[in-house]
Amino acid sequence: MALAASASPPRRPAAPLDVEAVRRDFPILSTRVNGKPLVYLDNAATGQRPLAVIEAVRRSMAEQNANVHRGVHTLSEQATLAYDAVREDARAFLNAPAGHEVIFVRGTTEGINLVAQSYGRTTLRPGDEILLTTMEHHSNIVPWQIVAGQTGAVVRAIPITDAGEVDLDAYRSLLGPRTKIVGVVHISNALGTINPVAEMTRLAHEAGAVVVVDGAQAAPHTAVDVQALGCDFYACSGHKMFGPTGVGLLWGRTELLDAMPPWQGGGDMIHTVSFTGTTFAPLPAKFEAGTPAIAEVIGLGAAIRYLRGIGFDAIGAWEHALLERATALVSAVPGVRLVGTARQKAGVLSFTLAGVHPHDLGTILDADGVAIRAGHHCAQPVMDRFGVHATARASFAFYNTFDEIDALVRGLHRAREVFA
Ligand code: C6P
Repeated sequence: MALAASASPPRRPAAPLDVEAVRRDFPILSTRVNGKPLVYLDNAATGQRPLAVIEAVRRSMAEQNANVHRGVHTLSEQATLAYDAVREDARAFLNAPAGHEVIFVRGTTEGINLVAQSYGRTTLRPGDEILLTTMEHHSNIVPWQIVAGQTGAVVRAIPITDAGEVDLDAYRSLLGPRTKIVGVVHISNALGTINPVAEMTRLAHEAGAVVVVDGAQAAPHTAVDVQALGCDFYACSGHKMFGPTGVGLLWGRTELLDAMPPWQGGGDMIHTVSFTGTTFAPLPAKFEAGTPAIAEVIGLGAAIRYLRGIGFDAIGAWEHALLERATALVSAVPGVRLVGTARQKAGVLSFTLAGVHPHDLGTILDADGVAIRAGHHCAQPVMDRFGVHATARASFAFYNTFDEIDALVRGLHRAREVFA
């Protein structure tokens, strides 16, 4: 997914996905906002839902609603079957060795907090180091700061270059016998950088550290293979994968998960309970206390099957074409500064426009029906690194079109005129 500098806007790839057909799967994409056709370029914040997901959630609620793992009645058995089947979809999606290694969580944030509080809190000692890249989302920083406060461990930042790539030499020199955990975002939500996770994991393992990968932005856009990455934990969010909110996946190695204590107690995660002591259920139930997000998990299963149906080769090729065109056209607008120009990038374009605050830009674009995000993107250390308070961010999905990028660019020119 390397970016090539090009003078004229790149053309469609030779074997594109049938974008118009795909768009018909997403009812919201044919709606209007402020009287204009919606141009949804805020996919890094959340993806839109295809009919397959909407229907799976509807069916779960309208036809199969019952609690899971508890009832002997027919509805409960149906709900349990539908819910449990998603575990295998998720296992295959991540290419995890075993289904019991996939824990259903609320999202990336909860997945990382689980690892910090269960693995980190019980293994970290005073003076141990947690290395995090400077481009981490707050959800892969703050849980570690909290556990560092609880254990006496120290959080250290791995520098990034002016292009927004991990400084691998600096990373190598930070790694050492004190390093116990390395946290790395697979694809940065603020910069679009695709990180060399496999290489970083290899180096971390040589130092004896475990690697926690934030896959929130990677899972919707690229085939994830936790075995090829070699990492120890991988977290992602259903809503960014075109599934429902309130559900996500945490994958971890069996030997680590088995040794970790539960982080929440309650129903469904126990083997036996008495006032003299409790024994816990095996994986994955040990980490899934209480009634889960049943319809949401079922909806996530539909999202995974939908993505598999399109295929990440087609998704990657199309999103790369979108990124190339957007990069060429947006960077040609006078006053634009791109923030994040890594050689390996996904479909995220962060930028500033001279004389126009990103929030004002977002408002002007919104009047044209164009949805982007403006702000620090929950990645304030990235903003500090690049000396900005905020950026405007357009983020693409496989259902976006070249015309939508042209609408974004027209909006940038209009904003320049308004603020001239
Ligand atoms: N980024 C964005 O607009 P949750 O909220 O748990 O689903 O995902 C958190 C998260 C973690 N890591 C990365 C790299 C992310 O991008 C996000 C969510 C959204 O960029 C909302 S801040």
